[in-house]
Amino acid sequence: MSDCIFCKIVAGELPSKKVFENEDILAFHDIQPAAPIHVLIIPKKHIASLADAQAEDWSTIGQMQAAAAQVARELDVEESGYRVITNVGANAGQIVHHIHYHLMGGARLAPLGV
Ligand code: IU
Repeated sequence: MSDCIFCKIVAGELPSKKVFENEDILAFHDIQPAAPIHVLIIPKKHIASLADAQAEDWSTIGQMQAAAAQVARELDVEESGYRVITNVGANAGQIVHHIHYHLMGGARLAPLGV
């Protein structure tokens, strides 16, 4: 999508601090980290959110989870624990409408809630 920030990052038109990349997936440090480790894992294909995923997207979304586990291991938060979440829609706080997992760790995280 031409006006999508994350598609521009995938295309190399905007910079990012990459931590993982393969044919389908990219992971990079969040520009406004909410935890000592805060990485975004995205598909290279534009999918707006989990709610917009089609049948053919589930293997890519599975790859995002596998990438999250690998990045957590490589950034050394596997043992201390980490959180992987995706926001869907305005009430959940989704700002960028290109599906992404937030991987957060490196500190004790606040409980989820309103
Ligand atoms: P959200 O789930 O859509 O609210 O998360 C979007 C995240 O993308 C948020 O944590 C931003 O700090 C982050 N981000 C980024 O890393 N680089 C960018 O250019 C933009 C947002 I725009």
